[in-house]
Amino acid sequence: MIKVFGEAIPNMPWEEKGENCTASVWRYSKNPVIARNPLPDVARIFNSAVCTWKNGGFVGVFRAEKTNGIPYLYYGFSDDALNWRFSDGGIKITDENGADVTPSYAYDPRLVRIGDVYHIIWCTNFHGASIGIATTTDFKTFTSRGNGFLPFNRNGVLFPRKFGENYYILTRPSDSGHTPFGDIFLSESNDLLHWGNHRFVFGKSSEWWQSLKVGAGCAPIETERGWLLFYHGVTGTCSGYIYSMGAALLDRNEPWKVLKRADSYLLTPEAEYEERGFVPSVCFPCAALVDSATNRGAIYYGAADTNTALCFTTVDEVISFIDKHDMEQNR
Ligand code: BMA
Repeated sequence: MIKVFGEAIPNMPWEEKGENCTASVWRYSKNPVIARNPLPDVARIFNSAVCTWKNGGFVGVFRAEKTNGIPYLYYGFSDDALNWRFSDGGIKITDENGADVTPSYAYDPRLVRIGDVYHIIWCTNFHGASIGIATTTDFKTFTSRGNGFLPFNRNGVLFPRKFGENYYILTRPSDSGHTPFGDIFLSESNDLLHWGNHRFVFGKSSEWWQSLKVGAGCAPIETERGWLLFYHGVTGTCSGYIYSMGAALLDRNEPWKVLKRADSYLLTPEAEYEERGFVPSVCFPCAALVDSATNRGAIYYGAADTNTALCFTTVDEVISFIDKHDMEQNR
């Protein structure tokens, strides 16, 4: 078994692969885990992130698209990471002096725990779409870390540990609309506010499923083979963009270096709840729970900008998929 540097999560959701399944990632049989109209004034919850919580349960930060059509961040707790007790309203974000700095919209959160501090990274309104970062230890107060990035930028994904004194983040610079381009970059900071030393990680590629743009998905998973990154790749078709999930391995110490990257997707919209919805044909991974004792993985992804869904794999199975489908080897 490949060594995973992370926590044991014996109570995370899990389902064995079906006998007839030949894929390396398999869908939860009870998908979607969060379906339409989950709360009275929330039409859809999708593109959301979960983490372990201090009491042995789970905490999540959710993209809640309200009935006014505007996305806000909600949080929630769960004993099984499947059934959620959602917050009563959106997260209020304050600055270090306690002043309200909650943005007018907030979407696509990622949630990363480093020690006892939970970091929420999302797409915020800073005169256009940019990267918001806030920290909390109690899910009662959420402190903004300012605006470390200029607009336009999306898909901020923090690494779940520091490298020496520095935090590393992946982002995807973009434009003011439904960006028809996009590559993944890495930036570093020692205070979560001042980001620099930007490095290119990887971009779109010649395989058609990821030929328009790519963006980091789940917080990278540290393994002895490198950082396992689940990301989204996008293709443009006559009827719009199609979002699939791919995977790559980044160097453990210098994660801007790509060790391997699969030329084929791991998951593409096929199920009804992925193909049909507010935006059809979207699989958008935002979080993964990995049990370091068994290497089981549960990946949370938004489906069709409407549902939250779950799929399963193991670290060993994904890495052997990457080995087999490595872009460099197959050229
Ligand atoms: C992207 C983001 C995601 C969304 C996707 C498909 O640009 O806005 O939130 O899931 O488009 O609509």
